[in-house]
Amino acid sequence: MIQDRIYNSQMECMDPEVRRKLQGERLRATVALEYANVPLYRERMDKAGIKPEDIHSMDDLKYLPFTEKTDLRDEFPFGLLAAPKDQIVRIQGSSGTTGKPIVSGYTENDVEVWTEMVARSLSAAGCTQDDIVQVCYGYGLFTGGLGAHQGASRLGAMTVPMSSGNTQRQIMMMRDLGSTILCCTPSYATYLGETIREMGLVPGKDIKLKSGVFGAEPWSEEMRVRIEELLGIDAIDIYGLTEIAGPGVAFECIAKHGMHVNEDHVIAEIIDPKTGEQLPYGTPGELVFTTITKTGQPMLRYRTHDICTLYNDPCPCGRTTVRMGRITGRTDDMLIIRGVNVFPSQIESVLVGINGVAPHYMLVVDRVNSSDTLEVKVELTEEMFSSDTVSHIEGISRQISEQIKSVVGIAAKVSLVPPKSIPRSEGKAKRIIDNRKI
Ligand code: DLL
Repeated sequence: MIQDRIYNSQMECMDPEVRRKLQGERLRATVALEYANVPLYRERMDKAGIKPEDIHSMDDLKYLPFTEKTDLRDEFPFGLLAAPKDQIVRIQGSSGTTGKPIVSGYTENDVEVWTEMVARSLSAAGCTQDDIVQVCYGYGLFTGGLGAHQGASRLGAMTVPMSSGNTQRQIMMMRDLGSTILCCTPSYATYLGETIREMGLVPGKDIKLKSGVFGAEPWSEEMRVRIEELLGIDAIDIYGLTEIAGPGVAFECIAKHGMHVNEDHVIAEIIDPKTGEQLPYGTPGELVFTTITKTGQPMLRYRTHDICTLYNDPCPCGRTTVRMGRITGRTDDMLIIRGVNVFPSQIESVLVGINGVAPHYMLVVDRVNSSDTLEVKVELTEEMFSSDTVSHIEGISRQISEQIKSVVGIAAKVSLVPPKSIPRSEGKAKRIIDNRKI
């Protein structure tokens, strides 16, 4: 079994009452910073009749306005910065609801806060300077690669920046270097495990992994058991999102009993997604985060649209932070396909710009060989369907594929279907069939 090492016991094991006071102080400072520097927050607070002086403690959090992903889109790229642009040292991003990514600007302080959060997460998965950490999250705007990299480097581990893809090469490096900790999405971990087995390699002998830190997409206890068996490791969950920091916002310890929220840096709330009211610990609802130490693009009450439950009962590891259970769903229609956030509206925006197809489509998501697949079924117009120019139709298909790849960032199989063959709905159109069992 791996050894859980608490990286920052002063913060992670703090008396919850003392921490709540600290959170209140940090919240006050963040609200003042937002009000002074971000017009959107100032307008919203003025409209709600709240001044920064009205926020005294954590009890006042509920009076603050929410932030939505659409706010990041509308204020793209720099409208939500609370710091001067010359203080921003990093931009990270993820997909928004349209073709444009949503981005977040990080000051040096914010990179430091994030690094600390990931270091805590990897430390809980047993990482020390003796480890070799293979990072197969994508490096780039996506926070997975650089996030895991910074945390592993902070712990002094030998960090291997493989980025995603090229499975044979991943396995070769894993074997030759003797990687001990794997960082990737849980679906890719399964695929790596299956491929390792198919190649006849034996975990424990040819493969030296002891733990894996997996996140960026929903997974289940069944999947954990499968990954642990395939790779002979402890599989640890890690959660995060670009808007708040990246991976490390919350992480599991070896008790595998919910993810500890890094509460000295972020405040987690669960709200009723319909009324916006705060819900007590133990009740499922929508997860909302407020950052309290960021200075570049801090967020007040950011609605993640992730559904989960928060728990505050004691954890055997000694950390005193609240824990979040697995993400059980979303309140919006965002899909996570191979770790990439995909909104049906992005696909729609591609389809409306293409001649010869009607705006009737269906997204079919499946999992084949532990990897997600996306098929986009779209109806041809009557004119296109009756003109038997096969090459023209193939051209349309290719054009759609290419644009989906460039807008959404993933490959999709495009199937052009006859007019009126996609079922019409009388109410809200059903555009997604998700056959994955996670
Ligand atoms: O996925 C950051 C990340 C990278 C987390 C690597 C963990 C590991 P985004 O691309 O902004 O950031 O996507 C954030 O992914 O709102 C959840 O819906 C989902 N998600 C992230 N981690 C988990 C997890 C990164 N452990 C969105 N379980 C979030 C379930 C997760 N869903």
